[in-house]
Amino acid sequence: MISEIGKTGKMAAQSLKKFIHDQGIDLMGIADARNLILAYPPRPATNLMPSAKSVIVMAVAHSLGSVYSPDIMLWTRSKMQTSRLLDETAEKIGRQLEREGFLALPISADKPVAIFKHNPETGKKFRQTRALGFLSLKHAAVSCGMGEIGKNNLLLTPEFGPHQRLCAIVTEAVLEPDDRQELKLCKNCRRCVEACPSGALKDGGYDVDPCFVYWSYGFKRLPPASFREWPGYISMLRRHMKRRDLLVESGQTYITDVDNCIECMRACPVGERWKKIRPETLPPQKSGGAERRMRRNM
Ligand code: B12
Repeated sequence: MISEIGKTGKMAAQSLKKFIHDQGIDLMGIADARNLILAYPPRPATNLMPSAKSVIVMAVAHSLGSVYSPDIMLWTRSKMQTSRLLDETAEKIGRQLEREGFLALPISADKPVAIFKHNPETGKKFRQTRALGFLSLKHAAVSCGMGEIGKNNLLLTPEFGPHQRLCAIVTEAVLEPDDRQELKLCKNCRRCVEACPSGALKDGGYDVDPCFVYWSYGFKRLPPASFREWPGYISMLRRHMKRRDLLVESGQTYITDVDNCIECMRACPVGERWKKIRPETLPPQKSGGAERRMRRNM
């Protein structure tokens, strides 16, 4: 299967790519583990494996039908299947690499993530808990020329725009890395900024806290930072509680990992492969907790 790995990095990379495509993976690339683009806070692959030489990045396209479906729960279920295919393939590749004598560490398309209640630099409590992947998959994908990060803060590829899920394998096998690319796919159309219900996406960049709160609970307000903000926050909670059942919702979330928002992804027009099948209009999508009709004041 990957038995070329004992030979030159180039031959090994070619046979590995063929194997990965045969598993149903849409895109893949290889980055030099010691030369990854790092995000903030930095998460070098060599912290996960000091002997790491390569990072193999894989992407599976989402079903566009689920992206445009009337209820985000349908997308969530489909997303889980893309994660499953990615994770299963990463396990297969990892095991094969280890059989051939190279340490390999699959980085899942899904959780777990490291959870930060306090800023590790200052020790101060964050207003909103933050989550961080063990490796930034978007930055690993940019490092091997698969795409670029758009205004929506997502990886855009020429083929699928933002509509793909990512996963990686860190390994000590030496594989020929792919070149980085200047793609200029994002044309700054601002559709993502206009579509973002939480105000996390702005012209100046991306604010993780409102995105996290909306994505997880469907709330448009952050936890109060001062006494003055409590009354508004409590009345927002009461409005949610009137029509939602958080216990039933969390039960469902454990089973299907329900998301509350993909608006920045849905609004993005990038992606050559979708041109023929992309619907012309963007019908509203009901999110897990917050019904569209009532969202404005949520
Ligand atoms: C944690 C996480 C989230 C969190 C936090 C997002 C974030 N940007 O940090 C939340 C829940 C909000 C989230 C939301 C979404 N996510 Co998400 N997420 C992840 C995950 C697991 C890790 C992200 C990460 O570590 N990024 C690295 C950081 C450094 O990159 P960054 O985004 O540029 O930087 C932010 C942080 O550094 C943070 N920050 C700033 N200071 C500090 C300090 C500390 C201490 C911490 C912890 C963080 C922090 O703010 C920065 C922006 O200002 C990845 C999978 C992975 N392992 O990479 C998926 C991933 C990025 N998510 C993905 C998706 C699709 C989404 C959503 C569309 C939701 C959804 N329904 O799926 C939205 C999109 C939000 C957006 N426009 O960016 C996909 C993106 C695919 C693509 N095409 O690019 C990924 C790659 C998952 C995957 N397997 O494919 N996500």
